[in-house]
Amino acid sequence: MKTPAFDAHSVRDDFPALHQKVYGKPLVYLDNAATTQKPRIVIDRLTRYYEQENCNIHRGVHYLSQQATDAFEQTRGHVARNLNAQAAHEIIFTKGTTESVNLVSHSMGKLLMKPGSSILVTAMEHHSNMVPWQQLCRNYNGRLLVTRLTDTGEVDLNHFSELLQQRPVMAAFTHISNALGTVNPAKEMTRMAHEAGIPVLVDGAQAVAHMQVDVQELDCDFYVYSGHKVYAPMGVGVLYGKQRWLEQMEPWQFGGEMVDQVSFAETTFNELPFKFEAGTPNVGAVLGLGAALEFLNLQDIAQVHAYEHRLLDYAVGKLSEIPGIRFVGHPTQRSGLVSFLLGDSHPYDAGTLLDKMGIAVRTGHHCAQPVMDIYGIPGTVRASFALYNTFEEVDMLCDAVQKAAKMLL
Ligand code: C6P
Repeated sequence: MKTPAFDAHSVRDDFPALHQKVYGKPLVYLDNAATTQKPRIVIDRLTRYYEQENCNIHRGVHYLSQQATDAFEQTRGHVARNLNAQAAHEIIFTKGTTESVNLVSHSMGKLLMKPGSSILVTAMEHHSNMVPWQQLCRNYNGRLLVTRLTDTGEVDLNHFSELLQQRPVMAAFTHISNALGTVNPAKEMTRMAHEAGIPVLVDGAQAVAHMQVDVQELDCDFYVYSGHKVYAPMGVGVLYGKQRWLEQMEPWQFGGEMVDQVSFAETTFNELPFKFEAGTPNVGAVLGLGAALEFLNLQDIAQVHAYEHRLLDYAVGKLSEIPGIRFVGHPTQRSGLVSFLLGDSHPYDAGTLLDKMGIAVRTGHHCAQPVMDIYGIPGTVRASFALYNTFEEVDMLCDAVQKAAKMLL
């Protein structure tokens, strides 16, 4: 039987926040790389948890505590299956991508860094996947090695290969750039790093909503993402780590839940994954992430991704017809977003005009200041898409950009 085509219009009905007006105009929400709106199933899951199931987990024999613990651990299994991790205990719940990277940089740093050691990143990293590594290098009088970008805004793989020869102790790079939309060849880069004996962290913050990630296929050692960028609540993130690393790494925060035996003389630590989850987690948000994965499971995900590609191609094609527009980044493999400027005007000016027309885009450096420095610009206007955006919305974006261009140029 032929699968019916993915219908963004009907999916929109599940997202209450999309059906509002701003300044009397229908909201066109194109800031999905910052955070996605939430489907009813996720909102309802949070409500149900707080109305009926609210309880701390792993701590009580009573009914509610067991219910909440079961639901929490089921979600861990769900996240593991979604990423094709080998085991559920390879999934650590964190606050978000930022906390996941900090955890890995702290604990892998303790394991691998020696005075003078270096870490390899790329020039397109979000601050969250750069500053933690930079600070780690500083602490060890080491060096942050930064892979150059090509003119099109892609990672220069020859330079990446050259820098690997300098034997960094880790490589960390983004799967998709939040500033340029570039999809990096994460599998190939991981293979290159592994050939040089170097473990890899992939920042999947912008990827998980737009592609089916398989950590075993990528073979990366760590993969991190934030729930709120995949239709889940804020306050929950994921760290996938290969068991052999997680076992060797020291905990990074200490407190309840992550311990086994505690006395004033000595403390022993809990097993995986709990040794990395100190204190009470954001149970509601984790259950919300489970609901978001359920929501995605209800879609034909291949169709969703194909639809998102068509939508993005349409947006890039139509925007390129607007006189005075300058794209920032021309990657061959692009996903989720497009960054641009209107002539030499400041991105905030265009962003403010678009806002008044009901179009929500992000303007600024997108927490990727080094990328902006490379291009010698203060920031960009960024339109980023989700499965509920429509071709009509792209038309509205383009009309609004055209009007803004007429006013600014
Ligand atoms: N980028 C954006 O508008 P947190 O804040 O921890 O959920 O995610 C951090 C992060 C890490 N890596 C990448 C590639 C990201 O895009 C982000 C978040 C948002 O582009 C907020 S700056």
